[in-house]
Amino acid sequence: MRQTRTFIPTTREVPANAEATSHKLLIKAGMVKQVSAGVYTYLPLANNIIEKIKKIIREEHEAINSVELLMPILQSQEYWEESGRWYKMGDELMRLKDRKGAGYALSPTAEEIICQTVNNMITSYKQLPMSLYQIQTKFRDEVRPRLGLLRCKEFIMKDAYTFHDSPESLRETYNDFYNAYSKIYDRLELKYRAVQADSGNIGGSYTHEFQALADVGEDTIVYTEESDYAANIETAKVVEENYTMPVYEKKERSLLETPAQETIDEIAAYCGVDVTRAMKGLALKADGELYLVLMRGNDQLNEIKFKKATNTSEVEMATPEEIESMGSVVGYMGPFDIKNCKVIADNAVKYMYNHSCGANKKGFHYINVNPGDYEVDGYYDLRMIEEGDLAEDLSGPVKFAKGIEIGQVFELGKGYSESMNITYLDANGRANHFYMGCYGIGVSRLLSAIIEQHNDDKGIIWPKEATPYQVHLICVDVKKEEQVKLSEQIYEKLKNNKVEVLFDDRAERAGVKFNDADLIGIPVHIIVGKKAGENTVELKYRRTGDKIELSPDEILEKVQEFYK
Ligand code: 9G3
Repeated sequence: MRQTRTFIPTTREVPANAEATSHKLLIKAGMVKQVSAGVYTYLPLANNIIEKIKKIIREEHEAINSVELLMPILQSQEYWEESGRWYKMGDELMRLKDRKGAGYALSPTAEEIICQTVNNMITSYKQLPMSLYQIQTKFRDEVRPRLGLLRCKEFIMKDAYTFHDSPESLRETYNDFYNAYSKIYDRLELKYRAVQADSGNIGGSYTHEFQALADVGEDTIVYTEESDYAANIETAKVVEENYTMPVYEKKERSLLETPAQETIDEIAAYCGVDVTRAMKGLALKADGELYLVLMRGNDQLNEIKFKKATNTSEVEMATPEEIESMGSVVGYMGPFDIKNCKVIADNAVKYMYNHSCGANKKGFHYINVNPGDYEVDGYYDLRMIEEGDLAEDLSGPVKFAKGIEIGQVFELGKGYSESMNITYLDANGRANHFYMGCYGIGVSRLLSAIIEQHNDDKGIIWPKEATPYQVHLICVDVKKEEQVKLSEQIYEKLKNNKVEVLFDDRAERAGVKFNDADLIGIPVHIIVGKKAGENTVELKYRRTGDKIELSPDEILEKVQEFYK
């Protein structure tokens, strides 16, 4: 492709709101144009890269017998009502009406529509397992679109759905997808981790997220150096092996006036204990019921764990009036003489001794409280994990890293097939609901994730299989006849040998051309300059900056060697 004929509007002007490196580079390199908030045009270079990514995805799906189809973006309200998600999803779901007033969603995902698609079409168990995928535009009405392609309202997602007659078949296919995703990300030269995750609102049980490691990432990954354990911070378990009970001398519980102490640190200091021995009590209302949650003063409640422990879904802070109805008062909550609520405690609380806690009375705490002095309805893992905590697999202390979610695999089970009532006939001719799995890759988001990991101060450096072109051929001075002639010859030869070439044939200054080439980030540059008359050109590797002089005859071999 001739640069004079294509459309690569490189620029130095980056909008002030472009925080992420990848966002800045996508704009600078003329790859995307924001058309409205969170909505982008993929300009020719980005479109090329997306096609490369799609090619890898297609090859790896073919290898696991997953078949491509294309479902509509316009999804009838009827099916979203059947699954129960039309009312559940809230404002993130883009909704519209046709002229007759019929409701639609703009596809944020396609569980409902794949079910409608296969309904009465996969009739026999003999057709199972069935694995279908699409690469399609998706819509989610993000409150605050940001970070370029990382969080936008319209994006490209590969979504796959599989159908099974047994949980074993589902698990086998799940593992195929897990491995296929690993291959796809390996081919894209991404540093990533497959982490245990929460199935969120889709009711699945077994799921992993694929997280590309990057500081701009919005997710926190918990991992250890000692094993391949990795989890999302939202679900990372805190094991009881973290705690030990020392030999201690039990002291007599007593009431202590604490009139001016407000923060947990102030209270701990005043009560003469370390903050790990200052109990805090949180009053929550979950699904209409009140809870007192007991924790160590330094720990943070993990809401997802709380919901799991209490089997609830809507959680909010209790109001001062509700706290009063529990026989307590804001800032002084504790386990003694509490009423009208359930009392649950984090596992760490079992190991607190001679500790302080609120006395349910304004201006008072108890000190020297010990296990057995009060009752709780249950102990659970309720707190957020912290760096240095022992990992769930006991292999070592956990570390935190930031990640960009680039994929997720789910075992859905029968949730959707039951709510949408889609069945197949088993060997006995009986109708059964399918076991289902679903699997997603954020295709447009991958562009940003790759750039986050593959850049330097000059610009982007594309991985071999994601580069928009394999060679950037630069004619340094298009006013010099011998340079033009030689460049044209090289261009033709490379093209004839199926090498993808971007040919900078523009009448720009050499500096502009070199800077643009470094910015765009094609891995191999061929520079036709002053030595063209001597039949000598330069080959530059973008990543290392290494340059070699060579004769035009040697180019093809060098390029093929690099890409083999
Ligand atoms: C919605 C809206 C946002 C959503 C969903 C539905 C996330 C929703 C989860 C998934 C699950 C899998 C198939 C590919 C792999 C991931 N955000 N999810 O279901 F209506 Cl507005 O999308 N789907």
